[in-house]
Parts: sequence; C-alpha cells; structure tokens
Amino acid sequence: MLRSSFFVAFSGLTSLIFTIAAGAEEKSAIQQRADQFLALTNASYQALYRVNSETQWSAVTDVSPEHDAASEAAGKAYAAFNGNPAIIGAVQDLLKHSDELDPLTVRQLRQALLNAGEGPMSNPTLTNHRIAAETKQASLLNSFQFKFKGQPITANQIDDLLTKSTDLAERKAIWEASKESGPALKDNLTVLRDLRNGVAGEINYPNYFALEVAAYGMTTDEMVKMNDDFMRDLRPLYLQLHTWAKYKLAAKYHEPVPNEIPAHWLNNRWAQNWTGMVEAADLDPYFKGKTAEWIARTAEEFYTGMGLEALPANFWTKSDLYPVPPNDKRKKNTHASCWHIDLDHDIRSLQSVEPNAEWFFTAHHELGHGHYFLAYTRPEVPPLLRTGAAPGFHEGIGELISLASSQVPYLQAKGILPNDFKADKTAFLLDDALARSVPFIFFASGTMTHWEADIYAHQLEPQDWNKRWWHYVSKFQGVEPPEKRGEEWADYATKTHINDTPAYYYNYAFATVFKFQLHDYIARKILHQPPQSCNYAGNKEVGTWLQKILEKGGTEDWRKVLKEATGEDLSTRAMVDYFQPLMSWLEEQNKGRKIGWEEEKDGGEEPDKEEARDKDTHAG
Ligand code: X8Z
Ligand code: ZN
Repeated sequence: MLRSSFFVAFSGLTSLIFTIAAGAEEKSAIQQRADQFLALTNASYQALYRVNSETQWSAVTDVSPEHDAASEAAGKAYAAFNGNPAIIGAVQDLLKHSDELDPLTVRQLRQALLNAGEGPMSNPTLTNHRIAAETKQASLLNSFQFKFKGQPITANQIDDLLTKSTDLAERKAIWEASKESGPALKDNLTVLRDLRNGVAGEINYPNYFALEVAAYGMTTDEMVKMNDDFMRDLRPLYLQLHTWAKYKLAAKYHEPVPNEIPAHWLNNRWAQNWTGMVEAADLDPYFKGKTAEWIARTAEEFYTGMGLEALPANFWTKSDLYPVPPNDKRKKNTHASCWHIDLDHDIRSLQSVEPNAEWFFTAHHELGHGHYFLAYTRPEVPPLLRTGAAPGFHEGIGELISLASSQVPYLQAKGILPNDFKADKTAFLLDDALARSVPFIFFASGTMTHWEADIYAHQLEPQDWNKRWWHYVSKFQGVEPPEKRGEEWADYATKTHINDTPAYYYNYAFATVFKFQLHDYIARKILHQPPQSCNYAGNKEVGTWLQKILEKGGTEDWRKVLKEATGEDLSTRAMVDYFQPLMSWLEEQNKGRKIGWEEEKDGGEEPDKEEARDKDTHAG
C-alpha cells in the first residue's frame, strides 16, 4: 500500500516536472519577451506609484507650498517612467501580437498603455505642464476657505446649516457661500481641459473622456448612452419623486409649488442626494452620543464581521479620518477618499467623520475601497492590475455596503435604532430613493456625465460652461438656481471631482445600478430576506461571495465578473424592482398633481450634438 502510493506520487511528480519543463519550452518568444518586460514594468510602476501617492497624500492632508512642490516632482518622476516613449513603444509593439499572448499579459499591457496616457513623455512639455496645473488645482481646491457672514466656515458646517435651516433667505445665503470656490477654480480648469485632452491625444485617444472610459472597453458615445439608458429606465420613478418632493418642500417653506426645485431648498449643495425630507426615516437624532471614532470602527466591523481580512494596523495610525480641530491652521481636502499608497498593505483613508448619518454611510463606503485593495493585494494579481474590475466596481462595493448600512435591521443590531423601533417601511424606502439612489442617477448620469462629455469630447467653449451646466441641471434634475448664475460663477467647479477626478463621475452612476444588482443577489439568493430590509453584517457566506469578486482585481473583464457573480448583465432591473413598492404609493400621493417639470424654453439650450461635434460650436 505504502509502496504503491509512493509510486503513484513519484510518477505524478515526474510528469508534473515534465509538463512544467515542456511548458517553459513551449512559451513563445513573444510571450517570454512580454513576461520580461512586464516583470520590469510592474516593479518600477509599483515603486513609483508609492512615491507619487505618498507625496500626494501629504499635499491633500496638509496643503503647503512644500508639499505641492514635492507632489509635483514625484508626479513628474512617475510620468517619466510610466509615460516613457520606450515603454509606450514596447507596449504598442507587444499588443500587435495580442493573439499570441495570454489574456493576463494582454490586460497588463493595456493597463500600462492607459497609465502612459495620463502622462506621456512623448511630449514632456505637455505632461509637465499638466502635472503642474493639476497640482495647482488640487492646492486651490483643498485650501479654499469658505466664508459665511464674513466668518470662516467648514464644508461640514455648510452641510449642517443646509440640513437644519428652514429660513429660505438664510438657506440662499449659505448655498451662495458654498459656491464661492467656483471663481477661484475657474481659470485653471479651462487650462486643464486642454492639457488633459492633449495627453490623451498623445496615445491616440480623441480626448480625455475617451481615455477614461477605455477602462470599460467603451467609447464616449457608448458610455453616454449607457447613462442615458439608466435615466430612461428610472425616469417614471424620478418624475414621481420629483413631484412629491416639490410639494413637500413648498409646504415646508410655505411657498407656492414651483415648476423646478430651487437648488437652495435641497440640503445637498449640488442637489445630488435629497436627504432629510422624510421625518420618519431621519436617523440623525439617533447618532447623538456616538463618536466619530465609533463610526469608523463600526464601519470596519461590517467587513470583518463578514469574514473579510481586517485592514492593516497602519490604516488606523496613518489615515486622516476626522475634521481638523477648529484652532488648527492645517488645511486638508474635505471630501472623503481611500488610498492604496503602495499597491500593497499601506492603505489609508482621508475623511472628516462626524457623528451623523451621512458620515456613517460615507465611512462604510470608504472602507469598501480599503477592503477591495486588500483583497486583490496578492501575488496572483500583478501590480498593474491591482484595480477594480472596472472603476465603477470600486465605487460599487462601497456603495453596496453604504446601502446595507442604512437598513433598519443593521441599524438595530448596532444599537443606533432601538430594538423595539417600529420602522415605517414606506418612509424608509422613500428615504432610500431620495437620499441615496434615484435623484443621484439624474445628477451622475445626467448633469455630470453630459457636462464632462461636452467639455472634453465635444469641445464646449469655456465661455458657455456655466450656462451648459445649469441647462443640464434643469433638463435632467428639474432643479434651478435661486437666481440666474453668470459664467463668472463657474458653479461646476465647486464639485470636487470636476477638478481632481475628471471624467470619472459616470462610475458612481454605474456603481448605483451595480450595487442594487449585488444587493438583490445577496438578499434573495444568499440571505432569503427582502432586499428592502435585510442585514448581512456578520454573515460569512456573503463575505465569501464578495471576496471572490474583490480578489480578482482587474484580472478579468468586468462583464464576466458581474455575470459570474449574479447571473445577470449590467441592468437597472434590480434597482427598479427594489423601489417598485414605492411607485403605487407615490402615484396615490401625487394624484391630481402635475407630474414633472416643463423644461426651460429659452436660453441655455443644448445645441444639436452633431452640430457641436462638427463645428466646435457652443450653446446659445
Ligand atoms: O465621492 C464620493 C465618495 C468618495 S469616492 C465619498 N462619492 C460621490 C460624491 O460624494 O459625490 C460617493 C457617492 C458619490
Ligand atoms: Zn468611493
């Protein structure tokens, strides 16, 4: 028995060695060349990525001329390697033999080319100019001091006032204060538009938007169409929500019912999430007595409770999670983000967590990025592919857990809502729709995606940027400014991503649709609970299922990953189903009301798209 099994084992080993040796011999010359090239590229990429992230981290968490200078220098070194013409040439050459290379190799080469497009050194003047202008814009954005009634005010304080104030004159003043950063960011953004388009052109992409959507294997028109399709599917629900909301707000402010919703009536500075409109689902009072630290730790427990590996200890020592104390002069970016500093185990998050519902959901979102980083940081995933299956997947995981963290059974399990809390199901579903999902699609797929496609892909003239911005806010969102806003205000530039994460926002629309697909699968197929009210914190089966998606990183096509995980292609089916119970309730509430808004009739119309493309014309 022992002998024979030894023999079997021995002969098995011999044949294994033989296969490996034969395999090595069989490796084509082109595959060997690609392997050698990628070994060097991956190692250098990771080393430079770390230096670049470290300096950028210092620049955004502590704005100073020294940190800006270091960030700019590191950005140039990073581009000098990634965008080196020798690298671009070698990648393009190897990609001509795609058919002979294994798929993982091809994916790495394609990613290397996209990375090169961010800073191509085939045109060093252009790339260096871009890096300098990006650094300047980040510095202006991150150090901007908002003022209200002559006094400095933080972004959190603006949001707090917009959440609480019921005096329309005061709301208008706060809203206007929140728009003061636009003029400061306006001029350099127009410079950046041309520089971003310029770098994309160096590797033969027609514009910067096209370079960014290439991560999905899509063209600009395909990405815009995908977003238009999201809006088409959700439009009936949005029209009902919009109608319900404007009647509700008109009653709250004792005003006549408007056609479009005045932007300062809503709590969010860009009307992207309509929070605080459903009293029975208002969670803020339940966060009294909780600390910001508790919020961050609770968010982490969501992930570890599902059996995912804990974030490394240095996440807690190196992150910058809380607001700068009032008497501290340090300026930092106020928008939440999560960083994979070294494409290894140095993971950090930048936030300004305060104990309220908004930051609770945001903390759950950010840690989703952190756990995605951690899951694909493994030897099987080369550094070049330590990314999401698509950028929208990265946002989608955070959004999924953010959605899950807003559901009543979870909030009860964490002691935020009392155990005997009797949730008004309709109220919670309505708040889910308004505050986290449906109006958001019309901002993300509509205003943001169309406006950025216009400035990058359709060459919209800077003198028409604000007019076009408000045209889209009206057309897609049914929202209007409190007063006419001239070009000098550059209201688009008050949105963080327009400055520092360009041509990216459609990823959040994708993430919203995608999160409902994942959530639907988890609730129905794994938990056998209703998607509108379930709890998967602590469930290891959900953790194992998620881990399988996360650990792949960018090694497989996103369509395949989605299909294998859920059995579905990308679709709004799950999102529409989720809110189905709300539709008849809204129709009942809105009976006899005029549904939707009449779009503006004069001024600010979008020119015919063909005309815009052919003649580089502008609106008006
Ligand atoms: O920017 C974010 C995250 C960081 S990736 C907080 N989000 C978008 C936004 O705030 O505009 C999350 C959803 C939308
Ligand atoms: Zn995110």
